[in-house]
This record gives sequence, structure tokens and C-alpha cells, in this order.
Amino acid sequence: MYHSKRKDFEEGFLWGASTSAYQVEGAWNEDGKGPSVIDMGSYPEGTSDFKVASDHYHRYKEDIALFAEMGLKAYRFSIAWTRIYPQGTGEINPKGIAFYNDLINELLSHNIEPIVTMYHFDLPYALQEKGGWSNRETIDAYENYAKTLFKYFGDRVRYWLTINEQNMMILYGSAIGIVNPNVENPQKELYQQNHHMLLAQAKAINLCHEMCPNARIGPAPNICAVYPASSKPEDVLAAYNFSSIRNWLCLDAAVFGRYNSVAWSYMEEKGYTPTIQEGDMEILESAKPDFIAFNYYATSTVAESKNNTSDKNSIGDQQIAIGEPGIYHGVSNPYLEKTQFGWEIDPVGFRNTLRELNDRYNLPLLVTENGLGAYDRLEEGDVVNDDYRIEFLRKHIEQARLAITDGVNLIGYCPWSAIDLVSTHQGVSKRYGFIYVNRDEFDLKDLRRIRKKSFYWYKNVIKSNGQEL
Ligand code: BGP
Repeated sequence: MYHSKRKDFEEGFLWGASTSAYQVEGAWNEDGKGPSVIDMGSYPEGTSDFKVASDHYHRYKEDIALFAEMGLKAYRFSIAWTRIYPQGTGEINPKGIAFYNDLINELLSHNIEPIVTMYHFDLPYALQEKGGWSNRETIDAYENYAKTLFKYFGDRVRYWLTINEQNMMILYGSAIGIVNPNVENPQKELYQQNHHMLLAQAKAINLCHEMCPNARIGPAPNICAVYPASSKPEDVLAAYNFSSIRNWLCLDAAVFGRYNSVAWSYMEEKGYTPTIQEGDMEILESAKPDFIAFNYYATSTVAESKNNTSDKNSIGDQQIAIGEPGIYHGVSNPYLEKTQFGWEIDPVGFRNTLRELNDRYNLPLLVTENGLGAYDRLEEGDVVNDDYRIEFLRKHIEQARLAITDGVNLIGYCPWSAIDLVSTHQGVSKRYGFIYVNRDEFDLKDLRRIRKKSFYWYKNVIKSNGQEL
């Protein structure tokens, strides 16, 4: 739709940026931190581990000073469960509490709103050894952990995110390391885990409302519009299939407390339906999120799955849909360019996604990730000319503004990432930050911080409240 006049970003719009604990902090075994599934995982050859990452644990003051200089109104980061409870449950680690207390206070002293992800892929390894999310006891462990976070930080944190990209953990479980390769039917196992995470999330939402009446809490999945490859009705049906499984399975449960019917029939067909205990659905129904946070990188385009054998089940990359026999077949979209890492670039798809979420759930929306992974080059004189990142973000912010004009209630935009960090499975060389961190895959160099061109650009975007792009 063409708009002759665009609405402005509202006053108080949460211009922010994001990171996650295991990708930025380092200090993987310091000050009492226990190991997580990420620490115990393996990494693709040629890519760094997460032991030092960007060394934010030791440099958070310097980093927050830079965020403040950039003018960030909000900073979305995650708390490492294993710093608070090294074994997932049991004794609290006071040094973990102290670290996040300091971090939150430092942000507040710069007037930066903390937006806290409670769990971002890094499940305590001690819980994983007891079955991880397949074990219902992990629900209790998460609830207890949530209670601790609300107790210690709830007086200052107003925005909470329950679980990062639960839907991607289920679709690509092997990439995140939560699926036990020895189980007979890993896919079924994952949908059982999904059910348990939904319960854990619902309990955390209720607890937050009880303990922190002034705070707001929501889920944080990865959501994207799914396009049919053509106007052929079977392609459209395939797009519905994939969207129901990828997007609406987790969000219908989080918002409405019910299973999406298409996703449920898919699980029935495949033999993946979870065991639901008495009272579970009541718990899901009782929890009402205050907003939906979501990560957006690219749209997906799918065609009809022509037969039941040739479409491989996709693994390994959260943004490239490959397909599933009898359900959908991922194709590349001829209208879109790709990043250096093969992810399609679709700013208009961002507007489509925002509209679809708004129509479906009628809740405030908060973008918690969006950005461009690229091989940046540090030039003479400590300069990084990342014009391609500026272009990517500019186009997405333009579309966000159009979506607001369409009537979407968008409350904030936190691109990935505030500072360079280690990619989930593609190392340090896939950079996203506004701030360059001087290290490479295996040589830590001096880890010094360097403002990229996009740093200055984003600073001005924030200063002009999105008027100057
Ligand atoms: C999301 C994750 C982030 C981050 C981002 C970029 O799925 O929530 O943790 O990693 O994707 O992905 P990647 O690092 O694979 O490029």
C-alpha cells in the first residue's frame, strides 16, 4: 500500500541493539560459571569456540560506554543460566548475580533500558545430562531460575524475553545441540521438548506478572513471512504448511494457549505429537504475554513437495528452508539478493512479517534481532567501511516505518548485533556488529574495539528518531 504520509516512530521508541551471553561474554569457566551445552558442543572446522568470544565479561563497562555514545535507548542481552545456577538448579552462584547486577546498573546509569533474554540456547550442561528439555524436571529448573532472576533483577528490568528462538531450536535442534543423537526418534523428541519449553515459558510469564507487576514479558521466536513459489494453489498450501510449523506452532501456544491445528495435524501425520499431561493445557492458557519479541533475518519461499521422498529434511541453517517430504519444498526467491552467507535479503518481507504478526495477535511487537552477517575488512587507520550493513539496516528501518503507518504497534528495534561476536555456527568472521572487535577465528590479537561506519550512521538514526536514514 502506498502512503502519502508516513507515521513517525513514537517518542520513547526502543532503539537498541542485541547480543547473547555465550556469543559475546567469554569467561566461559570463570567466577563459578558452570558449563552449558554450547561449551560442551563441537564447532564447525575453521571456526572459533566460545571460550573468549568478545571478552565482554571483562570489558562490559567499556562496551556500555560505547553503546551510550551510540545513543542506544535499549540493550538486549541474555543472562547465562550457568552463571546464576552453575548446575542448572541447586546453589546460586553469587558472582553470577553480582555480574548481572553490575551490568544492569551500568546500563541504567547511561539511561539504557535493559531487555533481558532469560535463556538463549545455552542450557546448563548438567540439565542436559539428565535429559535436558526431554525431562519435565527442566521445566521446574527453568521456573526456579526465572524466580531468581525476577527476585534479584525484577526491580530494575522492565522487559523480559522468555526463550530465544524456541522454534529454531526445534526445527534445527542438532545445530543448537539440544537433541540427543542416541534417541530413536529425535524429531519426536524435539516436539516433546517444545511442549516442555512452552510450559516453562507459560510458568515464567505468570511468575513475572505475580512478582514484577510493572514489568512486561514475551516470547522471542524467529518469525518470517513464508511465500509460495507461485500462485499455484498447491504452492500456497505448502507455504501455509511451513508457516504453521515454523511460525504459528510456537506463537499460537504462547499467545492463545493452544496448539495450531495444521501444525498439530503435521505432528500427527509424522508421529511427533507430544505427550500432554493433565493440566498442561490449562497452564498454557493461563499465561498471557504482554508483547511479542521476534527475530527477523529473511523470508522463506516454498513450493509444493512433489513426492514423499526427495525433499530432504533441513538441518544446519536457521534461515535457509530446504524442505520436508510431503510438506513443503524450499526454493530460492528469484526476486531477492543474498548475503555473503546465502541468506536472502528482504526488507519488504520485514513489513509483510510485521503486518502478519499484528493481524494475527494484536499485541505490541519488539524486534529483537535483524542484521547483516558479512566479512568486514579493517582498513588502515582503524576504519571499517560497512556501507552494505548501513544499506541493509536502512531498508529494514524504512519498512518498519511503513509497517507502523500500516497500523502495526512496533515498540522497538534491536538489530543484531551491538558489537561483533561469535556467530552461532559460522565463527567470528561472520560479523554483525556496529563495533568491530579486533580478533579473528583463532588469533585473539588485542580484542580492541573499533567504531564502524555503521556506528556513526546508527547514532544519527537514533538521534533523529528514525527521521534521518
Ligand atoms: C539467531 C540467533 C542469534 C544469532 C543470529 C545470527 O538465530 O538468535 O544467536 O546467532 O541468529 O545467526 P548466525 O550467528 O548463525 O549468523
